[in-house]
Amino acid sequence: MSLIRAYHFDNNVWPPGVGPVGTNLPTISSVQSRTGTYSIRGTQYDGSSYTFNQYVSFALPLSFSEFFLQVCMYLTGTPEINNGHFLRWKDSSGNTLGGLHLNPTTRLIEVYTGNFITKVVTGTQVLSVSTWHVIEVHVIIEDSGSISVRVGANSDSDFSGDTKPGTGTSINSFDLAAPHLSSNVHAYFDDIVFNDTTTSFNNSWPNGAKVFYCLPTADGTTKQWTPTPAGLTHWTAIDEIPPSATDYLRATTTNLVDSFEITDLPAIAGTIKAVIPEVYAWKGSCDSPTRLALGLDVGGSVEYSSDLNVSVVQSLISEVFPERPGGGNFTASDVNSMKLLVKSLP
Ligand SMILES: [Ca+2]
Ligand SMILES: [Ca+2]
Repeated sequence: MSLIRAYHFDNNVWPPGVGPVGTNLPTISSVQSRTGTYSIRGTQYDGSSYTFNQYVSFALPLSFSEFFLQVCMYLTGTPEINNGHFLRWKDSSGNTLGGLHLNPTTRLIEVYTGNFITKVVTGTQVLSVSTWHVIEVHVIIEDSGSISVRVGANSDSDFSGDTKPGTGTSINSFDLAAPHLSSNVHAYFDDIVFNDTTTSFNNSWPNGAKVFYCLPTADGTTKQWTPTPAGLTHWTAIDEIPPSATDYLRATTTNLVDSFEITDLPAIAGTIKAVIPEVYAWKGSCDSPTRLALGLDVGGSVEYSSDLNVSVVQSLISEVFPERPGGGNFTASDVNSMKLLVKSLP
């Protein structure tokens, strides 16, 4: 896989495994965004006793002993209170193995191991307010491990040593919170990317990657699914923000394909790290068809995902394509000419 997760928040719902925890909950907000329309708006205030009292939890599909995590953060004001924990990574027992803290006086990132027990290194770059900062961390969890932090793709700190404070040797979740802010000050988070090191694709720093959300804009040439309400133009059944099952497309048998044109990328789009088709889907019964495949058609070259299970509950289904159909890196023009395919499977 390598690219494990890329979060955009631009369909204005919490993705699977992601959600707010605590009182005065963080929300998905359109007040600020680094990419697209939406980001997470974190509020954490009420004094020095509040540390990770309200946060967003991200569950990962597997456990990882080495990872690269990009978090883009925007502060609306100067931090006030000495409780600046904003990122922590946790093992499967919920123990915090390490985290990042924003010092309220210096506004430098301090790196901790354990549940903010041991400060192991302090960064060098001052985080200004009212701007998006790309914060990346590379963690190897071992007795002789390492934690490296970059800000704006520049090295901020490097620690080598014990990054395994207890028995946990891997993480399967991380949390984000607004660092030590007053009630009038917020932090926003967007373009969150988690890479591991298992393949040759996307196995290193996300490097400021932006996560663009491209909606369907027109029907393609193949329209074998059935819209509800009857007669509806197919793409208009699946283009809502947030997703709505008021209108939908239904496959009545297997191997039915619908194809869709999608939004073009912004002109600034550079290297394309991956394309991640995603749909919200459910099955009405356990009778066939009960699975689907998501496909990409680039100039007639077609590739489908693995066969993906569909739940009886409406759920997000997606798969990462690190390369264009037929192989090689995607270009922006590939994406702009691409059609998204959805195929029903037994
Ligand atoms: Ca966004
Ligand atoms: Ca719909």
